[in-house]
Amino acid sequence: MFDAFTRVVSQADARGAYLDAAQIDALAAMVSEGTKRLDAVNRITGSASAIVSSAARTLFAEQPQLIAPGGNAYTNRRMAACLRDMEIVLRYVTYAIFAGDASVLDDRCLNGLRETYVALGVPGASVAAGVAKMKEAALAIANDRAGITPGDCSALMSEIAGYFDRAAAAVA
Ligand code: PEB
Repeated sequence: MFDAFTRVVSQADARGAYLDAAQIDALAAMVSEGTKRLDAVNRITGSASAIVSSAARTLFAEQPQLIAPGGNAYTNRRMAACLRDMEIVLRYVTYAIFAGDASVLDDRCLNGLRETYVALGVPGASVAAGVAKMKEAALAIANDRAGITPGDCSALMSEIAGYFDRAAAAVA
């Protein structure tokens, strides 16, 4: 499991090289912009249950076969498992945002997840659709201009979008 700093150290060590100026500049920029990152993590974490429930509601409205008898979210047990899975993915995405690196998401959540869903008979494309809806909800909350010092968060928002896209692609 890497964060943005240990990733750069590991890459430099693999080459037997000192950190170069570009790497140091990139990490210095990450530090100086760090409050944006922490605010985004804080906002998404604080609204996690709203993000999961709104994404699930939209998913089931668009794919009602999931909650019809025989569907993969039919019965309270499967519905609970589905909401829990969405919450797990969202939690690992918040870790990746915090760390500035996807490896925690990859190693501890996405690795083998597609195979797990195949084995369970859970439709991966539907999970991916649910993750995409969490992305929209999370970005709307993280990028809300109300009550903050206005600034350019576009790079951070596309980084955040990338973690959700990565999770969706891993199961689609
Ligand atoms: C992954 N999900 C399920 C299981 C596992 C995971 C291991 C089987 C064990 C169980 O039921 O608890 N667990 C989960 C995860 C990690 C982990 C992400 C990461 C670390 O440890 N059903 C739907 C939707 C979708 C869904 C498309 C979006 O209709 C999910 C939610 N996951 C779903 C369902 C089950 C499940 C299990 C329905 C139960 C399947 C079943 O038992 O029939």
